[in-house]
Amino acid sequence: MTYTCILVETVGDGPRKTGLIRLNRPKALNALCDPLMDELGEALAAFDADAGIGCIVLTGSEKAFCAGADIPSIKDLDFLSAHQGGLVSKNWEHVLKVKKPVLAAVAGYALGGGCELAMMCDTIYAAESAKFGQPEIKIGVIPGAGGTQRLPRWVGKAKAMDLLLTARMMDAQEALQAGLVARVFPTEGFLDEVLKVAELLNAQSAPALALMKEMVNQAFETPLTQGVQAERLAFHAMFGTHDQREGMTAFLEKRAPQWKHG
Ligand code: CO8
Repeated sequence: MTYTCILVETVGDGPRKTGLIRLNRPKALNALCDPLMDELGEALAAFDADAGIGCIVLTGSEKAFCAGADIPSIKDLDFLSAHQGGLVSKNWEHVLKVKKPVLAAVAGYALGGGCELAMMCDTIYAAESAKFGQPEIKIGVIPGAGGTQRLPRWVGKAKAMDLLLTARMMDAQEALQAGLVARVFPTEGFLDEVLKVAELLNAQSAPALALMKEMVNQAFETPLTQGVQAERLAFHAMFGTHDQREGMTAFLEKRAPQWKHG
């Protein structure tokens, strides 16, 4: 498929590579419009289905990961056209359906829907230049893709309220302290650092990676006892894989495991 709003490539030297997706609407600071979200969904699904891909990195440009929803394309909607037209609901769930790890690599602005998109990924790495915020209040609305729900889960209620109600931006170091991002890297060479992290993931067993991310994400959806039970079942399921046997045997034989990813 030819893409107009994103750039897609595979990166890496190992047997399994990284699927790299760059949001690419530079004139609108990568604002999210329907064509972009449709293309993103296609690209994510294609990488997810490709056995040669270990994980996916989603990034933007140096200036902006993404400045949020494309304001011109939603400005004139009314309630019915927003609701019946499936604004957000029709093409925002793709990233949540991906079984492989999806890493958000954020440099520059991650605002509104951009911050929400990053929070839909499995974890976020930030450049020193990153700025996170939910500025919807300044344009007379509230977040519509999880900002009021995921942000408190990531950073706690007090900071989420502060960010949402004031529309202020949070820099990378504050985001790190708040737990929104996993690590901060220097802006120079930032993407290479994230791609190094991705290489580490690519070298792991695919079923273990997939179940790991599913279980962690489930922790935010279920009560503790239920989550621990689900984890135990998933752990037991791992003993039905070749890679469990190979991983444990390789450890005891003091050699690198040869995964079959099954
Ligand atoms: N949509 C469309 N175009 C945008 C957007 C946007 N969100 N943000 C910036 N642009 C455009 C500007 O209009 C400008 O275009 P032009 O050069 O043609 O005038 C260009 O990008 C560069 O922007 P600025 O000149 O403003 O650049 P600055 O460096 O001065 O400022 C900012 C950068 C701070 C990022 C500023 O552009 C800004 O505040 N942008 C708006 C941020 C915002 O309010 N985001 C929230 C939008 S609402 C939302 O995301 C709700 C999500 C709900 C779910 C999604 C449903 C689809």
